[in-house]
Amino acid sequence: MPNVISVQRHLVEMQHGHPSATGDLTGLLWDLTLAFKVISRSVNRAGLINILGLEGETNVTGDEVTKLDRFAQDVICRSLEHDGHLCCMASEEEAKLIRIPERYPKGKYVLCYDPLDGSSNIDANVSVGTIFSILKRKTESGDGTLDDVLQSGREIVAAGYVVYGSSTMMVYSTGQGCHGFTLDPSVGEFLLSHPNIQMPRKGKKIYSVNEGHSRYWDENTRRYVEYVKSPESGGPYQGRYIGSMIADVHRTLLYGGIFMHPRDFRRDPVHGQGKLRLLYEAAPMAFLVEQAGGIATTGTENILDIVPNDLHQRVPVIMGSADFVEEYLRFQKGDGPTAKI
Ligand code: AHM
Ligand code: MG
Repeated sequence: MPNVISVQRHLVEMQHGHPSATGDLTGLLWDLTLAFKVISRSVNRAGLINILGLEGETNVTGDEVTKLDRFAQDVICRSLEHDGHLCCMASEEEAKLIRIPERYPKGKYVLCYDPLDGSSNIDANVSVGTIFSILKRKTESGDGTLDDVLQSGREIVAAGYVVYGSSTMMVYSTGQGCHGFTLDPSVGEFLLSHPNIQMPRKGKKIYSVNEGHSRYWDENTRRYVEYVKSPESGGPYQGRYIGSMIADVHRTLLYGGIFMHPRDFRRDPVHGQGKLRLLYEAAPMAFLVEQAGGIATTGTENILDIVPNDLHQRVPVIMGSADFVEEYLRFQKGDGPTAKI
């Protein structure tokens, strides 16, 4: 029987890899795992909401039922705001920076998160998840500011996601590889199930993109997708698109392949624009993908190099097995192989 390692023990071991660490980051990650367990419990009960009462309304006992994404937002905020590790937070659910209330101490880290990504899928029982990243503040002390949050993905000190699927899994990295844990609900612990996840350089031939948008992509992206469907690519590749980034990227991390949410010219007729948010979705996932040996790009620059200019900035996302993403980039430069279409 393999060793049973809880996420708590793993976090402490990772901390030992940084002799100057104070334990702050470990404490912050540990508090986050508690929030994830609370959200997981509620997501698992989502199907019962129609029996017990409708979301956003009152249930049969007269209690108010909060929408799940709002609930996840509140759980994370309430679990972290008081622990003294953070100077501020930023969430996909909040238009502005989230300040730490006056009465609590301010810490040296910033938390960026998407509390429940893919929540529009929840009624169909499709996997949804939480994505997060942690940055070190730039200002010295006091309340955190926008300058503390608007940092490139290269400054991330830890990132991860939790997928609330057939089981609940958390994948995280503090820059020492990418590690996966499965929640055992009977003991209430995340247990190490996927140590040191490495994405195959040449993964399974899987492409993952919403082809319904294809007529609004740039020509080179269209050519690439035609190519992966053709025998010239050694394929055709298998198409797999869940429409929940967490689930699509999780599969890509485990099996390899390429996940894309490319520039769309409906969003900006001149330059095109991505859908996914840099701070809450693209950069944390890019950090994990690189830790697992893959590449994450917009098609023109590495996602981790982008310095955000806005809390809710959106970027095109192409990430996955290094060989596949490099091939996509060759198409973007106009020198990819030509498929007979
Ligand atoms: P959300 O933050 O509103 O949930 O949107 C993000 C989701 C991602 O999980 C997923 O990859 C993407 O939107 C799907 O977009 P599309 O409907 O364009 O395929
Ligand atoms: Mg989202």
